[in-house]
Amino acid sequence: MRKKIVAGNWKMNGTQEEGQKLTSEIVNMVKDERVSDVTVVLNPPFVHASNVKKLIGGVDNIFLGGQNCSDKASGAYTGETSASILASFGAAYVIIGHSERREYFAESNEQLTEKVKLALENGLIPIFCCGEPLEIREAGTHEEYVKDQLTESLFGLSEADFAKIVVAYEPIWAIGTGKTASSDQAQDMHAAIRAHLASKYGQEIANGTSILYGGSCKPDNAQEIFSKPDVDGGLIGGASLKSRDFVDIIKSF
Ligand code: 3PY
Repeated sequence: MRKKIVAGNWKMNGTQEEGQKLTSEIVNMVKDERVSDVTVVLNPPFVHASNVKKLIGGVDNIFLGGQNCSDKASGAYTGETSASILASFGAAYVIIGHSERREYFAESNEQLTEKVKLALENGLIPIFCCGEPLEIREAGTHEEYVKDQLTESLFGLSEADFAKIVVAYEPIWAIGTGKTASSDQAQDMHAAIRAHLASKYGQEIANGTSILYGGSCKPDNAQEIFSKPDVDGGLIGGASLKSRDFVDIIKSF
């Protein structure tokens, strides 16, 4: 059985107080409402790591994640955070290749390969993002585009390493735009991704890979999207900053 995962990507939001309040509220709701069958990952800005880790302390199904890690192991890279530093703060997951990183920080597929390798070497589970811009969707070549992203960054991994990866499909035209892919569009792409993974790693590994949907996922559309057979959860942006909305999404399976 594949893991159901809902990961909150806080992006560059939240003061220390806001981050603590948000985390405490999520932890309390998950405990009080007995949500135990979904893996929840909180991906705050790096400086919140210790606070978040402490607050999620006793809850088995809530984990700390990073929003990014460096493609270098350590050294003179001002402003960067390595996979090993993240792991030392108790992170279990790290988002790699979010479209905002690819676009604003010009991250290439080759750099993402290095990040994935370093994450795995340090015991972190990469949540690897892929997704097409609007012009590619309109040209009808979105499946090829996303398959190429996966092939170029991930297909050098061994079977054992690939089996640890979580994939997040985030159509760029649905990020921060209020537009969401329809549940059928999400399902079609997730099925295409799974078939592509199977072509390289075999059906068993592909069937075991959690593929999350991201892009304006909210409480009022999560249930329909999560009901699709190849959608195993969500990578949530704006709605992860509101505890009630985020927990309602977690409860949408
Ligand atoms: C969004 O839903 O806006 C995201 O980018 C999640 O990562």
